[in-house]
Amino acid sequence: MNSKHQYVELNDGHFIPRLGFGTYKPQEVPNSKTIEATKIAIEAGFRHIDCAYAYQVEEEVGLAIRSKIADGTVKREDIFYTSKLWSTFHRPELVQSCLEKSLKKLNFDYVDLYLIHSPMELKPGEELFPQDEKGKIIYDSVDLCATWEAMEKCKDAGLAKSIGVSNFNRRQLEMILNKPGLKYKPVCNQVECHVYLNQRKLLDFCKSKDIVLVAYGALGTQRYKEWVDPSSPVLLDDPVLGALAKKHKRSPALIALRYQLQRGVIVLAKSLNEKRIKENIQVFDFELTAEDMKDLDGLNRNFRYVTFKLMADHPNFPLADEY
Ligand code: NAP
Ligand code: WDW
Repeated sequence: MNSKHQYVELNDGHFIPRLGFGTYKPQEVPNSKTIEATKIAIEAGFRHIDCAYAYQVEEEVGLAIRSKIADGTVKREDIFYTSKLWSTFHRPELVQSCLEKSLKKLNFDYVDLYLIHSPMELKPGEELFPQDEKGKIIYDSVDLCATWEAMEKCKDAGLAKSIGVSNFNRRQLEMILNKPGLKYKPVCNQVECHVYLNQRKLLDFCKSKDIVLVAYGALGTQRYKEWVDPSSPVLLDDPVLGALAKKHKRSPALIALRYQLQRGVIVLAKSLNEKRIKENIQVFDFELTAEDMKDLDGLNRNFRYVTFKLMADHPNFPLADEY
């Protein structure tokens, strides 16, 4: 095994690579880009790939992974693949069907990690975002603990090696952890996390429960027009990241990724660009000092790029609590 592939043990005994490749992209970018980029990522040394039913690129990601298996670069067991239960499938009787749809698109017989994508369940049906005549997103009402029990069944059926959550706040995590008869704890909580929103409190809570925090938007997000305010600050233009990049002869992106690894966070990095994909794997080749880490901690301003403001009135809106 190569030194690039650093792993963390999850609370169920499986191992997750500390750096993951992000695969979300806006609709207007052609899906063929995802096939090419995912192959390049595996060639460059990425072994953890983060995707989701809702990203609508699981066919392409599956094709890329299977092609890298076919040419002998990796074996299936060398790849850590994450998918996510979409919000319109929270009813317990629908949970396994969403995972089976993903597996069929991927042509896999299991995923390594299956996450509840968000605590905000939506009305079941064909649409990813069901809307009423006024364009308002239609919610559903499902007990998160009932959804969790259906996730546990997916693990027992061998369709997911590990199960976890995403976009949950502390109270929502505690609801699962305190569920009577809990069979499996979530192994992770995947949330927005970067130097402007370092999630110190949520991270400490997760660490105390042996749950790993997985960071998305660690490079400042793709600033997707549907989700992110265009006037928000550009993370990679931050002068402190710039100064540390100069000091270590690396890029601001690598400083932002390395920061997460050194504080025990699993970090995702999305890129569709060959040069930047290959650059991001260099995160294992250098080290920040304690003082560098302190300077980076000082950048926190509790600034969120993805605010889910269209769903702020959802009963399970996670961002109403402090953390
Ligand atoms: P990100 O990882 O924060 O990356 C943002 C942008 O940084 C990319 O568009 C990329 O553009 C650029 N970039 C990458 N490497 C770079 C480098 N070395 N130098 C300069 N720029 C660089 O983006 P994200 O997609 O928002 O988040 C990562 C992943 O997290 C997603 O793809 C998805 O898998 C996951 N995610 C999950 C949720 C959830 O609700 N659970 C929400 C958001 C995201 P180029 O492609 O042009 O390089
Ligand atoms: C909850 C959580 C929708 C969409 C979404 C709801 C969600 C995502 C940026 C990257 C998601 C924002 C990809 C959209 C209701 N998460 N993406 O993963």
